[in-house]
Amino acid sequence: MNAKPNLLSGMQPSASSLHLGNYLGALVNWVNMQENFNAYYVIVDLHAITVPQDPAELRTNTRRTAAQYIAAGIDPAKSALFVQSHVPAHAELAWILNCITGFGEASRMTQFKDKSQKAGSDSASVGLFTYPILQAADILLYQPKAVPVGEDQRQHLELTRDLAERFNSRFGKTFTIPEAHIMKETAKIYDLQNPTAKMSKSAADPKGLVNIMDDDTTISKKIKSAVTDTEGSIKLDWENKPGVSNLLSIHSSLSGESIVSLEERFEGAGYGVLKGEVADVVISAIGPIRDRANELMSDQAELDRLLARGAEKAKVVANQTLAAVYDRVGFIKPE
Ligand code: ATP
Ligand code: LTN
Repeated sequence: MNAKPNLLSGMQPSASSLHLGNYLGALVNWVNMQENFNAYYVIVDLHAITVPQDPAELRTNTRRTAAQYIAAGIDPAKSALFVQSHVPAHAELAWILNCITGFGEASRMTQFKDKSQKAGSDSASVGLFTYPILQAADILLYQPKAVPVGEDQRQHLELTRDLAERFNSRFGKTFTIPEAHIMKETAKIYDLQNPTAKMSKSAADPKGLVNIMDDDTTISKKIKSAVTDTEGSIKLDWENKPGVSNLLSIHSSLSGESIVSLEERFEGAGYGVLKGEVADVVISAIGPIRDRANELMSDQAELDRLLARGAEKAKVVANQTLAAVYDRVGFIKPE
């Protein structure tokens, strides 16, 4: 009945707010893609606990993440938005995939190397080591054609494809081989205080990132104190004027006005004028999303119902794939 191809992507509930980079670099694409795909969007709480999490914070951040996605346009009637731990098939398939992954193969994942180095090898968990294998399970359960992710996830997607091909050749065709849909660089947003580094929730200075959940005054203050340069001209020049270029790029991504048109309009104007207008543009784009997310957070029962419905939709497909996998590896069915 539904001829649209499947799509899956995931995000960790690891912060209390998404930032402008997550919004422009990922979420906007997810919202657009739900028109042409049967989309599954999963909030990966099992992945979040690969590093220590405070239980109360994890609970709040899981709901806040869901609320922001819905507020930004993920429509629970069109797409399945759900929490990973609500669909046990994720952990179950991950176990099977663990058993066909080589130790050396898993050891080559650069994200693990980076994160375990930061944590120190004694405090890095085995869960962090097998993180990419759980991610492969997230993906393969839904037989997606496309997986929209950032460049940093390319290696995990390659591993996912290798595992799918290995399983298919050992046990018979079970999984669709997914394509990585690497989201384009143009929407890369930089830190306002340190405009050569990408905007990131792990940034040293919170003033450098605009959060979706920030109030208007905070947004305005952060943009008005953005680092620029002393030259005084408003034009796109990433090498010599990263701060000004970042502001132009944020404006253009949100307002739809071309960079050329912005450069013309701001010719001869001071940075204060540019910052004022960028603040207005950001507030009018982000403000309604924040307000809607807060509204959703104030009715937790309704939010939990939406997530439960998402999980029910997800389980239909996930359980079907898992049943085929269990059968192929030789598990007998319970009576
Ligand atoms: P961390 O600070 O922990 O590295 P992050 O803020 O970079 O986290 P992720 O959770 O790694 O965010 O990424 C979620 C999605 O947002 C990914 O698809 C990623 O490519 C995208 N994204 C993150 N930061 C930016 C940015 N500054 N510009 C554009 N896209 C971004
Ligand atoms: N590792 C991803 C989050 C993630 C994911 C997924 C993305 C977990 N499971 C499945 C795509 C598909 C990240 O850190 N952005």
